[in-house]
Amino acid sequence: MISPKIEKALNQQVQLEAESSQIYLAMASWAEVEGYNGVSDFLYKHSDEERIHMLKLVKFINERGGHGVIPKLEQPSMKYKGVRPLFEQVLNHEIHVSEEINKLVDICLKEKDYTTHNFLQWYVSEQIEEEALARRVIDKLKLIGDDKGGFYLFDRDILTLEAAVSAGKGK
Ligand code: OFO
Repeated sequence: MISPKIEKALNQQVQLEAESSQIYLAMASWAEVEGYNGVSDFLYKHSDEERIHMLKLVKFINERGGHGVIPKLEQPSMKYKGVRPLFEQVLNHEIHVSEEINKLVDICLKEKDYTTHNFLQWYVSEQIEEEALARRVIDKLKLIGDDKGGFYLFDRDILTLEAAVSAGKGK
C-alpha cells in the first residue's frame, strides 16, 4: 500500500510524463509538416515512449492501492525555431524530468517506501539514456552546422542514434 504522500507525488509524475508525450507529439507533427521525416519519426516514437512511462506509473499506483489520475493537458507550442532549438528544448525538458525523478526517489527514502524506491530505479536509468541521447543529437547538429547535405544524412539516420545510445555508445 502506498501512502497518500507517495500517491500524490507519483501522480505528479504521471502528469509530467503525459505532458512529455504531448510535447513530443507536437514537435513530431511540426517536424513532419516541415518535411523532416526522420526527425518526425524519432519524435513520434519518443512521444509513444513517454506515454508508456506514464502508463507504467498509473498501473503501479493502482496495483499499490492508490488511484492513478489521468491529467488534463495544456496545448503545447505548435511552432519551433528549428531542429537544433527543438532538441535543446528536449534536453532541457529531460533534465527537468530527471530532477523530478530524483525528488521522487528522495521522498521514497524519507517515507521508507522501498518498494516504490525500487520501482523508480527503472526511471533513473531511463533518464540517463534520454539525456545522453538528446546530448548526442545536439552534438551532431552542432557538427553539421549549416551543411544541408549533412542535415539530409542526419535526418535519414537519426533513428539509428537511439540504438547506438542504448548499446552504451552514447558518449
Ligand atoms: Fe523522457 O521522461 Fe519519461 O521518464
